[in-house]
Amino acid sequence: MCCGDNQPKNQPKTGIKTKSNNPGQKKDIKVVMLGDKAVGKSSIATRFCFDKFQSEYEITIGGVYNSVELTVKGQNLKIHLWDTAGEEKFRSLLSLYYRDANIAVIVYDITQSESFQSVSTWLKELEEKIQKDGMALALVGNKCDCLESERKVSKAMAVDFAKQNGMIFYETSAKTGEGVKNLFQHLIETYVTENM
Ligand SMILES: Nc1nc2c(ncn2[C@@H]2O[C@H](COP(=O)(O)OP(=O)(O)OP(=O)(O)O)[C@@H](O)[C@H]2O)c(=O)[nH]1
Ligand SMILES: [Mg+2]
Repeated sequence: MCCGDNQPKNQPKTGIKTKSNNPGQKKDIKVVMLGDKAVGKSSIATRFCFDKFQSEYEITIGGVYNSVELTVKGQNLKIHLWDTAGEEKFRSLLSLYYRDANIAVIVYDITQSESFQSVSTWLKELEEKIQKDGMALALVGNKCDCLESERKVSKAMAVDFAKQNGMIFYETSAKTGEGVKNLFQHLIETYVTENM
């Protein structure tokens, strides 16, 4: 896996194609990260693209773009990763980022029960605004490095929710890296198997 152009572009790309007649050509997959503010969306994206973590919170405004190139199941892929803002006041812009997405990752913080309660709202938002059939969905409980005494969302409850809603489920820690690579590998493999 290698990281590609780290050029934040503030306009989302649209019309990404996932099929090509040229077998050697890179295929594009658009992934969007959604979830409440401060759950760790940017941190997961930064861990995946750059294998780094920063403990200071820097709020995301609008959306931030990065890309990663990788080969999965013999397919050369370019992953277009859109990290979006969780802050309420940016909500009206979000459909610009997720409307053509092939994969949506909904993140909550295992130490904040409200962020888990919001997952249904995020799913509803996707259902209302786009045709999500064919889109691979993941539910991600982040900050699993935190102490068990700080946990507010049980893994069993989240696994159950993910099953009921046809989502791939992972707990991750952007801080330690736990689960992050496996999450993207699993999601992308699933998408490639079902759609390419
Ligand atoms: N302990 C721990 N802290 C984390 C983890 N991931 C993120 N954080 C911290 O949580 C805070 C918020 O992380 P962000 O990645 O900025 O959250 P976000 O979801 O992108 O927030 P918005 O951009 O406002 O939507 C930061 O202080 C991070 O350092 C994690 O896995 N473990
Ligand atoms: Mg962010």
